[in-house]
Amino acid sequence: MSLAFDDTIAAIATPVGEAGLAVVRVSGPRALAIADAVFRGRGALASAAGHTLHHGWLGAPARVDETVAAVFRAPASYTREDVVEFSCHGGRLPARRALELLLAAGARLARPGEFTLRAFLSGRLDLLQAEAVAELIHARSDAMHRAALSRLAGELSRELAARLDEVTDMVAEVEARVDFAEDVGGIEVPAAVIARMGEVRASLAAHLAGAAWGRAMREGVQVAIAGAPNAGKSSLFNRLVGEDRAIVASGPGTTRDRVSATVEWEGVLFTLSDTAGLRDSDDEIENLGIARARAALAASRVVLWVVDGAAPVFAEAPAAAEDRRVVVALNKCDLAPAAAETVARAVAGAAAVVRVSALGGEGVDALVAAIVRAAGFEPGDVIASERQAHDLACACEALARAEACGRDGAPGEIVALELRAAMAALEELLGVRVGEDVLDRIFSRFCVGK
Ligand SMILES: Nc1nc2c(ncn2[C@@H]2O[C@H](COP(=O)(O)OP(=O)(O)OP(=O)(O)O)[C@@H](O)[C@H]2O)c(=O)[nH]1
Ligand SMILES: [Mg+2]
Repeated sequence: MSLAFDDTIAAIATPVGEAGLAVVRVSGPRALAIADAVFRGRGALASAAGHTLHHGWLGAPARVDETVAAVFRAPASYTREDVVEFSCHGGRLPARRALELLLAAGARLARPGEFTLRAFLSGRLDLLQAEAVAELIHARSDAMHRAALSRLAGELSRELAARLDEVTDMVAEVEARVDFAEDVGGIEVPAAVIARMGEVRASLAAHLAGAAWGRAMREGVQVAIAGAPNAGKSSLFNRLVGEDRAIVASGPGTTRDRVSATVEWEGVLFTLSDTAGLRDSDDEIENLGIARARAALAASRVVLWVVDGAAPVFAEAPAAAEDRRVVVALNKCDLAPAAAETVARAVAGAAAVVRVSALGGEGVDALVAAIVRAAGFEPGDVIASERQAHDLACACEALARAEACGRDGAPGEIVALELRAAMAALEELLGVRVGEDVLDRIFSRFCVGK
């Protein structure tokens, strides 16, 4: 990807297909001249003020569409360059023809994300905000939407920039001591500076804790529905997704294939998987299903362990682990109450035990609430991309090394080196200093026209 932007780019910014409107964008030093070459209105766009709208026609002599042109003048535009946005009629052809005209008039077809890349390179957005643009476009749940907006507004950026300033100050302080060792009295790093490293590291680490959540939110929190055969797993799955997706039958061993569906609860996506009942079986196909069930269990953040409360089978629930919680559904509560022993067995290690009836629907709301709680989402969490998590982790590790070296009385040069590594990681995170390959990876995820 070339980082020079002396050329003028154009692209269709809206999805292909029939719609009310389609928007074609042009940005760059020749945006107004190129737009004028294809636009016939009451006056030239090149003489129009910024933030003005102009009715006219695209194409001459053959018209391709009636349009409204929005003029944005540098630097008051998305890219900080001159920008013209043509609102065309929706549909496959008007916008495509308009784009062809613009390309013929000298614009270059924009690459994915190139408008936002220009916004980043011109300093209008930092890298976290640029990534938030893509996240906003791809957001599939309320929680992702809110998190992307908060990052676009620059809340995380401001905080991380403040941390970067602190690290930069520490580098200056430590290096000054090294440079003027005699004047300042030794090259050991003062305890106060080492303590500050710990504070900065802790605040960065707090964001890192939200990174696992970010992953879960982007991909949907995996919930495996598992338990003994005939416990009512498929019935409960159907009840939770509100649709008859999985086959229910009175005999054990009904489900073999893993059946998945995604639901949104409290603004978070959950991917539920109904799985084969766990038991020793001689049936080859059932055993393949059981293997899939075990794989689903291992890969899930939450396990919904279904127990037939009326006819308990003493299958051991999977152990809860730090990154995996078990919610027990004591099903068939419309029948005889569960034996105390079943409850006791089911409870060990579980985040919650909820009595439900997949058949009648009793307790299902409480079960959903328990699953959401077990997933452990805290609305205040800042959700990071994999790239952000990586850079944050690098910064934390470098700070931890700097701290350790400082405590061990290592020479100031060594401590400064580690602090500089932390600085570099934070600079990459914010895009203050970032390689072309990183930018390439980030912006190739964008749509053309964004
Ligand atoms: N009374 C009552 N019956 C239920 C309830 N939930 C499920 N059943 C019945 O229990 C039987 C087994 O239900 P399934 O949902 O197929 O159970 P499963 O756990 O998916 O079974 P496998 O796929 O064979 O492991 C069916 O006859 C259901 O109608 C419930 O809450 N109350
Ligand atoms: Mg089933």
